[in-house]
Amino acid sequence: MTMNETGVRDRQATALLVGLELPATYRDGWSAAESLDELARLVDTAGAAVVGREVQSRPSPDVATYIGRGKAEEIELLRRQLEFDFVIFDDELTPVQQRNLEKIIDCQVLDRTAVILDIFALRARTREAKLQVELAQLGYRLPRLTGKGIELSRQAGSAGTVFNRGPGETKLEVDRRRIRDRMATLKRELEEIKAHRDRMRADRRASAVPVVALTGYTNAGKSTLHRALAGSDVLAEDRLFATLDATTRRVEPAEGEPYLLVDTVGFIHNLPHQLVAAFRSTLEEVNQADLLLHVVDASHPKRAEQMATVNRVLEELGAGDKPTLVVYNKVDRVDPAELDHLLHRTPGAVAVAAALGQNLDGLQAAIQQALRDRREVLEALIPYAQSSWVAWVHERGRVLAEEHREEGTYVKVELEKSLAGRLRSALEK
Ligand SMILES: Nc1nc2c(ncn2[C@@H]2O[C@H](COP(=O)(O)OP(=O)(O)OP(=O)(O)O)[C@@H](O)[C@H]2O)c(=O)[nH]1
Ligand SMILES: [Mg+2]
Repeated sequence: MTMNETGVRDRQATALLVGLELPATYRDGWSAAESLDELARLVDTAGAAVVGREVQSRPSPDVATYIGRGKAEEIELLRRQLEFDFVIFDDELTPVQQRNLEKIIDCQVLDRTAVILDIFALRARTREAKLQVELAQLGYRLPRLTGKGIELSRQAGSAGTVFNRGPGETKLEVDRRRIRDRMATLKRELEEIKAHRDRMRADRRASAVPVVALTGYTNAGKSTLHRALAGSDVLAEDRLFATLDATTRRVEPAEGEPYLLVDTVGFIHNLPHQLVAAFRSTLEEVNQADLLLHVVDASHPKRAEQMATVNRVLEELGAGDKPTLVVYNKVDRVDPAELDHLLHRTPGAVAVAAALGQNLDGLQAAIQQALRDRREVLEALIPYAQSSWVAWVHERGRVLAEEHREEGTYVKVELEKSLAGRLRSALEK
């Protein structure tokens, strides 16, 4: 993270993590401690050392200070002993909460969203990812500009600046206007990139090669599986958000039809909405796919909650009812009896160990089956007056039989179900 910008600090930045233990209804299945475990990994990924954790129980978050004034004062006392650089809250703080907390606790107060944005900024490689992250960062910062100020000179395009607040007063109004202008520019540039992507996607569609997208919680093993199936060299790492860009490779399985396999960005619970919005066009890859592989780290204690999170984000993206194959990964770390139980509960799921190349054949077979299931065999008589559909059928489907009859061309064709529907209604007219 930018905390360790060379020359600025000679030691690793340190952070205290703070979470709230709320009644179950607030907490989509995660306890405060479990969620803090995840935050600790995020903070570690961002490059800071965690020096402690504090959990406060409350019936609901405090509007003014999130954890309550008393607890905030306790943390300030703790800071005087431990001298950490940051206090990081395991939730998105409102701008007011953040300001109030910084008045009580004499160090930088950050939240989970800021950490995730920071990691995204560090990880972004392509131009599109960089623009998307910057847009999300500015959207996060805009309502949080205070008299304390953020150094704008470091902002434009520089990586990982959420943690990096400059000293001194800045002219707030000027800053706000500059941020808004910059956001407008970013949106325009992203629109251009999106138009280009859409054109590429349209070409891909026309080629009729099905698209299979890897989706799932961060660190589930999507990239490892991409490497194993497609022989790609995408980065796979024991880190959160190793992947930010969609990478597509063609897979030619030993049996069955070739397909395009897309590796995508992972999800996490409480994924900042600015990021979902900013990454919409990258996430569109998932929306445009013919089949989703929902990769699950079967060895993770919170796998059920992780699956629920992924399903929620997919719904938000409008991909909730896509044909989906659940892939339980890392089964080398799962007790066989437990795995049996898991597979029993999720009919159609496939168990693999991507890193060990275990059961990839089984997965390939399941992918082929799922791809076939999207298709149907249709018999149609295409009148000569509508003969352009004969060429269409050859282009989009697999023609199994064809015969020129008196009334028109008879075809027996295997087609994607939606395309079969289009042909049927065209011929009915
Ligand atoms: N034990 C075990 N580890 C695995 C397996 N598959 C992947 N891993 C490890 O899990 C970690 C995460 O793998 P990635 O492939 O980077 O995960 P990802 O889903 O692409 O993660 P993000 O890109 O961060 O969303 C890496 O350290 C992998 O080596 C597996 O089958 N067994
Ligand atoms: Mg990845």
